[in-house]
Amino acid sequence: MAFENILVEKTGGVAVIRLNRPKAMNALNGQLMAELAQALAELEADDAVRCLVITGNEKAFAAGADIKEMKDRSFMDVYKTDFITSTWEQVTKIRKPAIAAVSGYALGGGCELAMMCDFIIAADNARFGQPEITIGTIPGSGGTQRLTRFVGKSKAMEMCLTGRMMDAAEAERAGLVSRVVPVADLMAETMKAAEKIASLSLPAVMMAKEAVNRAYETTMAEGVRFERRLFHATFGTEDQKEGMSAFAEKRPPNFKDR
Ligand code: DAK
Repeated sequence: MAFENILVEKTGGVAVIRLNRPKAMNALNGQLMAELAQALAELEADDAVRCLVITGNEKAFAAGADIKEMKDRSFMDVYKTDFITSTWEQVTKIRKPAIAAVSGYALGGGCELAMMCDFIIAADNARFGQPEITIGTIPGSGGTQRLTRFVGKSKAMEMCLTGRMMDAAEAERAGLVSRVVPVADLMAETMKAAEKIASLSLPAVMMAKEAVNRAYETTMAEGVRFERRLFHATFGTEDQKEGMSAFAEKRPPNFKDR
């Protein structure tokens, strides 16, 4: 599939997906989301890729679902076709790590897409929001659920009920983003994190991701039991033997993803 709305670039073990509808503030239309889902599936299957980055441009990560595309759809249109659900959920299904590098607006579906990634690194000009209420609807891709888990009820309610945007500093204070960097350094800092992850044992990275994600799906006791099983499982890998031997022998590890 030739992509028209995204750019995909692979550097070492890192694949960068850039949302690329700059004239429309990277509004997420059906074609873009289908391309994103296709790219994610291909990169997930590509053994050379060990970490993904999703980003936009300096002005916008994405200003939400494409309002002009969806404005005239009826209930029956969106219900019967399960409007964009299948493609949106692809981001949450990938097992490799995915970082959102957010500069500028991350609104509506854009904020939801960033939250579906494993963590968010924000530029100091980033602005997050769920403004759907201001156009007569509500978040449709997990915004009311994920935002509430990240920032708590009060801030999530205020943002979903008024459409107020959060700037990068507030997003960091509230725990929505892992850290804030100067806009000029966003990609370099994100690539550093992605390259670090790509240098590690992929099965261990995938297990860590699975275990953290389980925290959102279950009780503490079940989550800790799940973590313990995966922790024990790492002792069945060659990479755990290599990582710990390398530490004891004061040399860098040579992970083989086995
Ligand atoms: N859709 C379509 N076009 C958009 C857009 C959007 N979300 N956001 C911006 N654009 C377009 C503008 O219409 C304008 O196009 P032209 O007039 O040049 O043709 C161009 O991008 C530049 O935008 P502005 O001229 O407005 O630029 P400003 O700097 O003045 O303002 C802004 C930037 C981001 C503050 C503003 O554009 C804005 O408020 N945009 C709308 C933000 C918004 O309301 N977003 C939420 C959309 S609703 C679902 C999953 C997800 C969703 C729904 C269902 N399922 C899985 C079922 C999500 C829904 C949403 O995201």
